[in-house]
Amino acid sequence: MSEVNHYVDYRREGGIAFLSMCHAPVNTLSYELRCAIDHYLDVAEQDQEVKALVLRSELSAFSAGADISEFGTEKSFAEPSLPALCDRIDRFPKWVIAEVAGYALGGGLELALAADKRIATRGSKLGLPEVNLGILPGAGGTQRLPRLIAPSLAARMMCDGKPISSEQALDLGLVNALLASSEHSEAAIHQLLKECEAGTPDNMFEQDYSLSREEETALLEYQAQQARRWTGLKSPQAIIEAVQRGMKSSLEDALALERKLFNDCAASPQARALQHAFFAEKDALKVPGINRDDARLAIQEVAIIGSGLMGCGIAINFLLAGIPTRLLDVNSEALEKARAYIQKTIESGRDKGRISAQICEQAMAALSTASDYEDIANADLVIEAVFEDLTVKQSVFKELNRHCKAEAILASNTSTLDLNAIADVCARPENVIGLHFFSPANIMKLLEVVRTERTSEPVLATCLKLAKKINKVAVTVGVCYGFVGNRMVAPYSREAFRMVLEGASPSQVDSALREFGMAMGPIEMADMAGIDVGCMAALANQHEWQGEESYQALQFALREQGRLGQKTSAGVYRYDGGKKQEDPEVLALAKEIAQSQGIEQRNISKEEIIQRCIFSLANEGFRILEEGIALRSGDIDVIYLNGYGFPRWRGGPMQYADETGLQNVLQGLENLQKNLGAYGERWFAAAPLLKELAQANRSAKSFSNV
Ligand code: 3H9
Repeated sequence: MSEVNHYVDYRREGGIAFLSMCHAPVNTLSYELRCAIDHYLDVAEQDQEVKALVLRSELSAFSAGADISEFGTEKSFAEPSLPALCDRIDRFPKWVIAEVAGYALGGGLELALAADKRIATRGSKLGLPEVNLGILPGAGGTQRLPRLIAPSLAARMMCDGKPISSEQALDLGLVNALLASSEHSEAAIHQLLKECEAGTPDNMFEQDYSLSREEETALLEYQAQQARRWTGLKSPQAIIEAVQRGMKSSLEDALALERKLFNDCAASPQARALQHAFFAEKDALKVPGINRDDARLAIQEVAIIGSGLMGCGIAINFLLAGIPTRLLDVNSEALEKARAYIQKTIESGRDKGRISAQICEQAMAALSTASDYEDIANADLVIEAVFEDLTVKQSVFKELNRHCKAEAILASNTSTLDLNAIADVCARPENVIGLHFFSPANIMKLLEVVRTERTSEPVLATCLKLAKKINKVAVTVGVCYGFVGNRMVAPYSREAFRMVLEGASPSQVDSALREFGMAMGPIEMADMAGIDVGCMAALANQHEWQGEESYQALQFALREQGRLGQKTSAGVYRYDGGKKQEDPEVLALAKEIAQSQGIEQRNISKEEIIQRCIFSLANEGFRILEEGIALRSGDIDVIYLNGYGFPRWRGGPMQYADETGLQNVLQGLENLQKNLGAYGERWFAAAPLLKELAQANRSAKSFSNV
């Protein structure tokens, strides 16, 4: 007997019913799939011949859990709800075995946890990643997992949100048997059922559990260790509470507690922000007219021009992905240094257990160097990472045009320059694209993919596909000064430096923004990037930024004194023995500049610091959106989350503006414009798009250039 509906394939073989989920692509437990499972549970329950039921998947994933796009909609609560379905499986009067192959995440794993036994194929991934969405496992996971494995380990798994392998799951006791592949499942199922035959199906509702003193201590110690990392975060704390209190109650009461904690988290701005970030990253890959699967160009060999830190960092990405990469530099000594640096970095990854010895060896074997453009004639992709100067870059592109094969993609890593002007020097501008990596390029996840007016669709599609291969989060942007990320950072950093002239100390500015959640404050970031680099960028963008103008004056004065930031052990801060310290000399210098420019110094509140910096950031974001440089507000958020240390739990600057309310952001900007004199008048004019959306009571998210 076999029955198929859209979502489930059901068949009975002898006494065993097989219920296979087939809701492509990843069996999200949508309302429709839940109904289908529930229906076939009825069928299996009523069929006297059925002694046991196997829950499995027809697809390469077991299940990616609850359908996140249903959250907040009626469907999400509609019966059979996911918690009710899991409870039903737990109480099911016949044996239930979950056969996991591929991903079993969130609600997907919770279904499996409610079964009597679990088997998993090698290479499967099991996890409860709800914490990454600002919620906690809400279909029994916070209670069934700690009843199955050590509660402190269960809590760690849920608070980390990272899936574990099926091999680890076996060691922990989370699965009962491991299969070489799903083809071998029949024998394992029969073996498990044989072991079960003596008893009756397990029902966690009817069993007693407790939390031992050792486990409770381990749980609380873990919570204390993570206190700093979890500052401001709601869901990890809720998970600990759910485990600690839940394990001291009946499953019935524990599930009620889980529900309450889940609802609290789900209604929080953090949950909205994290779920926004999840979908924004997926959407960023969707560029109208571009199908990544149509990427026609195979990238089998990459060349990088320039062997500085950036060039090396970029090369490491390709080497680790197993793509032969050639580093070109006219200076052979620099090439030797670069090779040694790359080797050290890759080997350190191996020593820290991040990559295997085999990958390390393959990566080093894939590296080669060259000092002549003729040696890169066969490269499919060339990325230029030389000094940030238009003339220098144009001369490199002229060489590339001369030596590279016709179909090669010619990419620039420029962070600010006009890519159209770079493409102009090539006879094949349709092959030119920007691939803007962020430093350190082997670590930072972000890749701004800059499309010129003439970049061809296959070139863009190929780069987007490649980004996934080298494990980057790619966002397609248009050409303008600084593209999206660096263009927005300019007003953000302008406010930070201006407030130092107005009387805030650098550490006050940095701490306020760190407290807001930024990974780093804007002033310490400027010291890290180099004060000279900031001045150079300001000069390059002359039409907006004039070196002598108020807020920039401090940076130029520091540069004059040779205080270039961390690299000279002094910038805005002093770095005696590597330790960052506020420097009274810089405070005095700021005061002097303020006096000479007629800026009155005063106390500046934390709220003002955050508002001026973050509202300026978002305001520039609205301009970028309006100009069509970014396709959607979510793309801007993805850039800030992955390249600029914006707190993920705030969802990005545009999501923050939406959450604050665009009318409030507009009002805030108007107040600043009014209250900060001529300076405010000049810099706090709201972007027309922000005004328009706020007045129409719309969100940034509701606007799209797609
Ligand atoms: C939960 O379970 C709550 C419960 O505890 C309690 C409830 C009461 N929902 O990533 P991909 C889409 S919370 C909706 O490109 P991959 C995704 O957007 C859930 N959609 O594939 C994409 O759509 P599109 C906890 C989802 O192979 C398409 O599926 N679970 C969901 O690179 C393909 O995805 C998670 O947090 C979802 N749950 O990676 C797991 N999952 O094509 C989240 C995927 O339109 N998911 N989509 O862009 C993942 O981590 C990855 O998708 C996965 C596959 C690793 C599974």
